[in-house]
Amino acid sequence: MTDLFSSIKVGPYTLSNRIFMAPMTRNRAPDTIPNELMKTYYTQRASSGLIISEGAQISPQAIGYPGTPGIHTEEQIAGWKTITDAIHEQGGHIFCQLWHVGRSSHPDLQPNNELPVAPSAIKPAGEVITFDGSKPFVEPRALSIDEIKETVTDYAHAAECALQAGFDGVEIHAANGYLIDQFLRNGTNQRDDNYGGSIENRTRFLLEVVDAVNAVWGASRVAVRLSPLQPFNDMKDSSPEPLFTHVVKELNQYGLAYLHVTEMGAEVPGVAGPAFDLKNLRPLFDGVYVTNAGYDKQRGNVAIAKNSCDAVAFGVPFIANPDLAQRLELDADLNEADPSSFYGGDSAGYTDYPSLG
Ligand code: 8OZ
Repeated sequence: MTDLFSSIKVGPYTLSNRIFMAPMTRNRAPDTIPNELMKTYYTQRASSGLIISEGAQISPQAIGYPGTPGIHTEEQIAGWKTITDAIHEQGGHIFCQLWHVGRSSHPDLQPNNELPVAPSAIKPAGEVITFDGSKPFVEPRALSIDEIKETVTDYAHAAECALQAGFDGVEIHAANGYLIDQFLRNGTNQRDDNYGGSIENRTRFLLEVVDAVNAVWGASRVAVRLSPLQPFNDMKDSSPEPLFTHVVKELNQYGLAYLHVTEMGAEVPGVAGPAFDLKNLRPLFDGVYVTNAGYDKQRGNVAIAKNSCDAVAFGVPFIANPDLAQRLELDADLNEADPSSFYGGDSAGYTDYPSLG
């Protein structure tokens, strides 16, 4: 019987279980350079089948929060290398999540205090966290076609940096209202050129990024994360089911390492657009399909048994339980996560959650 504790082949790797660590922003890199504290945090979690790193910005422009690490400079590569080496010494595997926040930023965070960029100049509702606390979002600047091409090149550069940093692969962050998702969904993309309008056009930027990253890594070590019903970052689409049906069918043609679809937002039907059953996407993808959000051992095992997914990415449970895979296997009690230390701070609520004896 296949369950969360069964090994799984992902690209060229055989992973020891199907309990993946979801990508989680933790804001512990004040200078954008991965450090000793982050190394401890990730190494403590090396027994997960696969660690997906927190989003790492692909360029100075790609940043949207204080304290998030980058994957575009020599110093950042060196910092990540100490982490990937430590994970590999423990027999673990780690993918780097490639991240550009697009409009979900603020001039305070941007090089030369420039405006954040987006497919269209549409201001998100809500506030953004800057170095001086929360401020209202601003209206972003729409990217020109030349700048879109340059951004694809930035993804390729970051993919090259991730390779040098010793990661096992990369996950392209196309979810949660960041730049690629802003191109996909028509609440944020009102372009009238080849990158907007039809579903095919809105998918173009994602596929160009996938092509550029595949050219560095080979498709079998490249993954994509989607969030079709996620309203976070003021996201919506008038017709998400046909959009994401097309996206998944296109992605299916590459032979990617895996497709990661988070169900975040599905619990508030209709907010990000007409609700649909995300399980409809699963049969459209022939490769490894990873699901996420709100799963526990029982739901994860049922989902794998029913072939609704091949693996589950656990988020919050991994914050509080570095040895989550062992705890789930033993039916041990789980530590409770403290949300007040999720974002920023020091080792408290980051590396001090205990493992079993
Ligand atoms: C929460 C806070 C900051 C960033 C995402 C990268 O949702 C994030 C994120 C989540 O993908």
